[in-house]
Amino acid sequence: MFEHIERVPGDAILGLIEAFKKDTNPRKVDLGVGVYRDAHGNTPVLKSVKAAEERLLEQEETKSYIGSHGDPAYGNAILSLVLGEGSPLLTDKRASATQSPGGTGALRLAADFIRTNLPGKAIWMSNPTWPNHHGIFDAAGIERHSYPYVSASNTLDFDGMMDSLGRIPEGDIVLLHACCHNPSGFDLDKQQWQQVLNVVKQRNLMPLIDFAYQGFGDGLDEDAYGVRLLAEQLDEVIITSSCSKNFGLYRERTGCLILVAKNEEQMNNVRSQVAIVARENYSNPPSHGAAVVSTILGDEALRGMWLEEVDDMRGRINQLRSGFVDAMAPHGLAEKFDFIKQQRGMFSYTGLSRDQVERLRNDYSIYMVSSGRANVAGLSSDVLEYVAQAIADVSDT
Ligand code: PLP
Ligand code: TYF
Repeated sequence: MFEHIERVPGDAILGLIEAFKKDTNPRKVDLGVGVYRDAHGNTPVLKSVKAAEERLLEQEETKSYIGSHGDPAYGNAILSLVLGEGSPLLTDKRASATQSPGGTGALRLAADFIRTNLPGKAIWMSNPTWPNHHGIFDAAGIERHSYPYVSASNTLDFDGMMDSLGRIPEGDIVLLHACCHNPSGFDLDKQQWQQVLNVVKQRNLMPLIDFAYQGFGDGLDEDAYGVRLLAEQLDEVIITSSCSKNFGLYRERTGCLILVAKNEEQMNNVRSQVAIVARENYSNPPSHGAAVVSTILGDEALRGMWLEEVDDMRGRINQLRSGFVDAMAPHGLAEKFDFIKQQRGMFSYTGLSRDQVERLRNDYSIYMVSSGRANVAGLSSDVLEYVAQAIADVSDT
């Protein structure tokens, strides 16, 4: 019965990991997959995570099922982290949290929830967006459209975005990146978030905000600006949060689906529907990563340690952004690449073409996604000059 099944290409981003591993050039540089790297190119377990794991090893008493919504201590900790300590939404009991297998799991829960409970609604996502957004919503059977986000000259196309959002059918879902837009690195400022809020209200749209990089842009609270604005000013919002990056818990699959409803009763109604969706997908979420997160956030010392580690990761990324532009200066290209300093998070749309990306890979063993997306965290002071020289070589000017 398997004879007719064709082989399909694997994930283009994850495929870069294999290609990079195989490359024997000692000067190779990995700017591909979006994992944070330290100055030595490693993605170590955070110290706060190690400390929490030691505690858990001592204190954990059961491996019994955790329940479809996961651990309430984790849910509450994430609600405060995302919506803000003392948020009116928490006092009013309008927000529900469901522990999920990563941000991806939260997105799939959201997609299935939309499919069953908001039938016929289509989803609108930025062009470009994280390719898995396409797959997840297609798999759930939701009609998918896009709105412009990046212009041909590699800038944020806010006018194009607003024009498109203004024409979305009433009641449809609009997917927004909370911060550190993947793949472009172009984020909305406060005024732009306000305009998005206005159009969402006007068109009665349902925002689904993907929050995968909290803390990697300007700070934990700063990065939540748009999320909190929309959640506080609207009756209903869907948020997917991930602890993969800011806690370095990638493989532990730790995320959360947050639903904000008009009042406590409606929140409990939608919450009961999310439990069904979770049960039908995987029954109960994995526990370990979430236990680590709630241990850290619930302990003053561990929380302090973690806050410093998040600051360090963000600081290093932003330093590398400036360092990269400085390294382009001797090639007369600092001005051309100055936008890299304005972009936020791990990723930058460099503006390099598919051809240029290919030459960087073939001739210099510098790996990035064919769209020209570079993971800035893959740079280090040791390789800046090499990368700058290579980019100058493949650039037309
Ligand atoms: N959303 C975006 C935009 C991402 O880049 C990622 C990245 O990995 C995710 C969601 C999901 O992350 P994870 O499932 O690893 O928590
Ligand atoms: O965009 C990235 O690089 C990260 C990691 O199927 C990732 O979000 C990439 C592809 C994928 C899962 C995670």
